[in-house]
Order: sequence, then structure tokens, then C-alpha cells
Amino acid sequence: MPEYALYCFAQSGNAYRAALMLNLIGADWKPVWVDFFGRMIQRTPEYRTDINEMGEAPVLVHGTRKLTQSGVILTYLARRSGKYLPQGEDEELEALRWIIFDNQKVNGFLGPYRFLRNWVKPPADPAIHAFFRGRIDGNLAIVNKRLAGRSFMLGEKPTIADVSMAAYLYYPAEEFGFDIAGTHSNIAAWLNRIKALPGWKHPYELMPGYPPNL
Ligand SMILES: N[C@@H](CCC(=O)N[C@@H](CS)C(=O)NCC(=O)O)C(=O)O
Repeated sequence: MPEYALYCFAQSGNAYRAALMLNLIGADWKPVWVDFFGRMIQRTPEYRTDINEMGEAPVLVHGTRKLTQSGVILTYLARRSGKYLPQGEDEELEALRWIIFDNQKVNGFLGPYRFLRNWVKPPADPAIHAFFRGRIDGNLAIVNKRLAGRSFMLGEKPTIADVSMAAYLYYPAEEFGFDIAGTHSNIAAWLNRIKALPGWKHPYELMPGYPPNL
């Protein structure tokens, strides 16, 4: 039996952070598919009682431990493997700073924006799209500036701050309706550096449930 199990589904950028990390550290793991669109099991009382009281994917199962929140999962896996681990207190805090900024402001807006564009019926009001797009453009510019003259978010070595921030950005440009890499050259070069790391795989290859069962 694989050492780790990850509750996930192909379209989830939040889950992809954890799946990508498991692959990058060479962990022995298996995905457990969350039927997010069809049965919407994440909203059932059983899921909230047995799997995750927050009603979300990803969930990492390791022995008797069940961990949720991709930032927590990334921290746990980095500490256990010693890989992609920020070194020392200053780097740890710096990584946490970017992981929170990512969760709340970068992919925290990009994820719902992509979800509204592709999977919500009836379509959302254009004013909502415009609000998200404005926030996304502003926050991607901050990340692009951060990567000027740096290979990775914290410096010259990749850490969990990169795994967190990059994950959503590998989904197809058509799903976002604009080409992030095409318009942000530092982000584009950084995404290529992460893609070249051993173990990197596209989210639709790494996690089950593509195409979605709408
Ligand atoms: N901050 C969380 C976000 C997790 C999250 O929002 N996951 C989505 C799937 S991408 C979810 O399960 N949403 C529950 C729902 O919409 O019912 C993390 O990084 O793990």
C-alpha cells in the first residue's frame, strides 16, 4: 500500500500543489478521487465528518494523520523529506508569507475566476469577472516583479513557496481566458524552471477526473 493517499481531483489547483510536491519529492502515493462536480461529495455530511470538516480538497492521509490546507501539507512534506524546505527561521517565515499571499490573493482569486469562467451555470455577472480580473492582474504583477533577478520565490533554490505559487499557473490558458506566461516574462521563465525539476507532471496527468463529469 502506498505511503501517502491524497484526496484530489484533476481540476483543483489547490490539490495540485500537494500532488506536485508528492511527485517532486519522489513519494510513494496514490490519488483518491473527489467527485467534486458530479456527486459533490465534499459538500456531504459524511465527507465533513470523516474526511475534512472544512469541506475541501486536498486532504493528505499519512498513517493515522489527516492533513488539510495545501500550505500545511507542503510544510509537512518538506519537513519529512528535507526537500524544498526553507532553511532557517527567516526563510521559513518568508515562505509562509508568500504561501499566504498566494492562497489569498494570487491563486485565491485566480481559482474562483477560472471556476466561474468554466464550470458555473448560469454564467456569473460580467462585473464579477471584471472585479476578479483586476485583482488578478495586480497580484500577478507583484509576483512577476518578485521574480525579476531571482530564479525562485526565495532566491536561487526552489522551495514550497514556489510549489504553492506555481501550481495553478500550469492549467491551460484557455481556461483563464488570458495567457499569463505570455504577458509575464519572469513568471514564464520561472514556470519553465519548475517544469524542468525531476518529477514534474501536468495536473491533468497527475490527478484523476479529467475531463470533468459535469
Ligand atoms: N486554502 C485551501 C483551499 C482549498 C479549496 O478551496 N479547495 C476547493 C477545491 S479547488 C474545494 O474543495 N472547495 C469546496 C467547495 O467548493 O465545495 C488549500 O490551499 O488547500
